[in-house]
Amino acid sequence: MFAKEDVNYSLYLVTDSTMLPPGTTLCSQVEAGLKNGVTLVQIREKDIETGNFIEEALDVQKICKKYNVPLIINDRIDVAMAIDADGVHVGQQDMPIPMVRKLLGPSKIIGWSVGKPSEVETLAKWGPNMVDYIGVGTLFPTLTKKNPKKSPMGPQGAIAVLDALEEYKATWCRTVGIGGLHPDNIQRVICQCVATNGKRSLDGISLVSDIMAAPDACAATVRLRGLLDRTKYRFVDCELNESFPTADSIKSVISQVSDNRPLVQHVTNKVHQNFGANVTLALGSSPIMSEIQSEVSELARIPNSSLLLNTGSVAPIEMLKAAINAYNEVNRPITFDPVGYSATETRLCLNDTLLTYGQFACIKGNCSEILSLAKLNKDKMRGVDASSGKNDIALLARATQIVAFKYKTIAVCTGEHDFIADGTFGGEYKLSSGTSGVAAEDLPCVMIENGSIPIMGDITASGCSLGSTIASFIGGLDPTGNLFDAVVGAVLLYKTAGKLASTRCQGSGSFHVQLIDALYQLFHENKPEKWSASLKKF
Ligand code: 3NM
Ligand code: MG
Repeated sequence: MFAKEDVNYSLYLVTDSTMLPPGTTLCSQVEAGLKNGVTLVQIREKDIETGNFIEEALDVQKICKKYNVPLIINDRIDVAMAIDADGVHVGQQDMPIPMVRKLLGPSKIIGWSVGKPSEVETLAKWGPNMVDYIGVGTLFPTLTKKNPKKSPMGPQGAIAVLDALEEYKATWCRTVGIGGLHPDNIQRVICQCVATNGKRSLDGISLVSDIMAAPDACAATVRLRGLLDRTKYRFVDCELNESFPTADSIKSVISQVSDNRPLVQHVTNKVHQNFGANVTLALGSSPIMSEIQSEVSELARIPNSSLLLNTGSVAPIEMLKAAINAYNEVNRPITFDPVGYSATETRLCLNDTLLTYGQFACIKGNCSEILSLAKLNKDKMRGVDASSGKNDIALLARATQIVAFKYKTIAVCTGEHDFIADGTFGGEYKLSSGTSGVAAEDLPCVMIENGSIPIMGDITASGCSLGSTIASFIGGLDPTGNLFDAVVGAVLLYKTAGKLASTRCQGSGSFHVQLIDALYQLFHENKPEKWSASLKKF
């Protein structure tokens, strides 16, 4: 018998006897898992006679006892009772939780599949004696669930569930993420899925195919266990430690970019392509405007490669997904510019989908894009006095910090003032304890002031080309260079160049040309101590 509070949810294996590779059995796969770090087992059989289910459950129970790991039965409360299993797991359409609890008694573990905050409200109302843990999903597309009733929620959906657990004070309820979890996304999921108050993260991950369908289930489990225990997610080949940028640190970023000549792959809108390529060249970097799916892996592997993904007009979704995967796989940085995020339902859906595919080094948007990404929508904004610039500044800084926190990225919000917040936490992640109480509003955040440059709005692609500048700076970093310094340096340079160009131009046509000249000049001079744009710790 297990004390419920001692159950380790970190690596939760759910069985499926329909996907066993040749030469393995259900029991051999489960034992391979248990031997190598599985901490909880659920038998899930959707299509089996009761007698066979009991027989199988008894076999698995023997192995679980040997490794001192609890056994949970999916859906079949009768089977769980018959074999005296340690608990059951039920879905939203299965037997109501209060009835399950009545049948099983207080000491058994009860798990519930949860996909949205309203379900959390329900379990919170029931109190601590009903649901012990929830399976939060479906996180990513999966072929394992034969009749999926839910569409994938992505890490942001899981964050909404964790936020609801905090909001309704369901402190007793443990959580595991489920659905399409594999080695390529597990660190990102644990790292990103933290309640916005920083007080809790997922207690574990639950999966089926990555172990059950593995030809070598031992090796598969060892790999998973390693990712769970590593606690450091190095998703870019540079330093993520917090630092406050200085003229010297930015000077150093520029020399690195200048020495390393990063290759900046642009997947961007048509209006931006030519100007973005020229901006990139002005910064001593090489642009490539490729949207060819079959070459993304090769491009990502070129030293100092960097990807700018701008969704103003879009390449085929499979190409975008392949590009994100390719750069993430080799720890090369991706800058994401969600153009017109939430302006239409289509753009909202497209950008949200892309955001679920990978880990971004930087997410850059204008005020309305960042406010929408932070879910500080218009209803919430109505309470803010628009005429008071001070209040706006506080709101924008807050939105930037929320985006940085939720996506564990460096978030940039552009406008008359620019805000940059670092939510990378040095790439560190932990199960259960979130970010140890460090919340979104505690993140390092800087504001860049340079007065407004209205003529910026009179040329095309000026915002998009800040994306090119950021992508170039972070791509050009040495492995010892600092990501936050690079992003802040890029914004400072761009704003200074904009101001300088606006004083030299005669209209929007020559502004275009002057902006490239100014970027070229400031980059090659490399004297950040003289730049007009200034930095304030927020
Ligand atoms: N429940 P795999 S997703 C059993 O969303 C199950 O509640 C889900 O399988 C839910 O790890 C899922 O192979 C299948 O993707 C997970
Ligand atoms: Mg069920």
